[in-house]
Amino acid sequence: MPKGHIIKAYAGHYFVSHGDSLVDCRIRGRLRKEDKDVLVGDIVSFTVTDSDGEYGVIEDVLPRKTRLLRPLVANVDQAVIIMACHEPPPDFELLDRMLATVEANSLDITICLNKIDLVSRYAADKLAKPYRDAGYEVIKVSARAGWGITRLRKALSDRLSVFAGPSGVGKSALLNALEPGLRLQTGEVSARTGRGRHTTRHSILLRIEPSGYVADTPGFSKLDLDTIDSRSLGYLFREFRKAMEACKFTTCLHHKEPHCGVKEAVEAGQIDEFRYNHYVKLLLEIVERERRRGR
Ligand SMILES: Nc1nc2c(ncn2[C@@H]2O[C@H](COP(=O)(O)OP(=O)(O)O)[C@@H](O)[C@H]2O)c(=O)[nH]1
Ligand SMILES: [Mg+2]
Ligand SMILES: [Zn+2]
Repeated sequence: MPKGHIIKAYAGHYFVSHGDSLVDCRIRGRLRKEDKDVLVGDIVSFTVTDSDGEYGVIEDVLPRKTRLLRPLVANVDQAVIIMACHEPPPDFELLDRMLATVEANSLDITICLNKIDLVSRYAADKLAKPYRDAGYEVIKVSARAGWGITRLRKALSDRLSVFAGPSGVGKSALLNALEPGLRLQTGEVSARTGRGRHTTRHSILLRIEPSGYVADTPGFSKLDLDTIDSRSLGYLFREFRKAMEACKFTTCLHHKEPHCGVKEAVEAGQIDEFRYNHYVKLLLEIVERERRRGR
């Protein structure tokens, strides 16, 4: 039985990509009765119901690797977090918050530093350094000048990604640079305009040649730390993991505790001080929430 990815869905139609074609599928009644939700991103097996191979029926949904809430997409492999070097100025506190949230979702992460045409090469490298040192892949790009697009394309291949990042950093411009045929709107226009306020809308997966998919809706817009507890926050800062082994107390939160491996690494210049300060800020938010809930 053929298998494929659902790349868009509406009004009971599920469009399954199969080779170079899209098959317009309905869901087998049995699956509907089991109340199994079927999401964009799901890999399904289907049978073709016409001689041209245009229509089909979804017979089964294969087990999911992940299920993301924003956007509601199954089997996302990677978050590409996009920041601009300039206009808007990079917000590293937000970046560190996003990184922690994505780490908590166990996705692969690529950081994409856009608009490098607006700053010197030295300045762009300086912005990237703490994140490279922490173990992240940072790709420097310019959607406008077309720089770095080949590397970004490579980072997207063979997997399903969501773009994340504040408004104005160039998410739509980068998708257009990757696939000019998409002609996504860039600039002031919000992606929300023209959409009913109360209609739930499925995301669409955009095909990025040669073998990638990106959800058309950016993810992780609302960055609450509700599901992260104070004990696990340190693990969501990649470069802390090794340093934590030297903490004297297994309950160390790397804040006020003595003999803390993380703080020692900060003092020794092995962990970026700004990253650490953002960690403390997030930690205090989480501790406050836990206190309010009486834990
Ligand atoms: N100079 C420069 N401007 C860019 C670049 N990428 C995007 N922009 C501009 O930044 C603005 C916001 O881009 P957009 O793609 O709409 O951002 P989004 O909100 O993240 O989707 C637009 O005016 C783009 O033309 C870039 O690489 N260099
Ligand atoms: Mg946009
Ligand atoms: Zn510690």
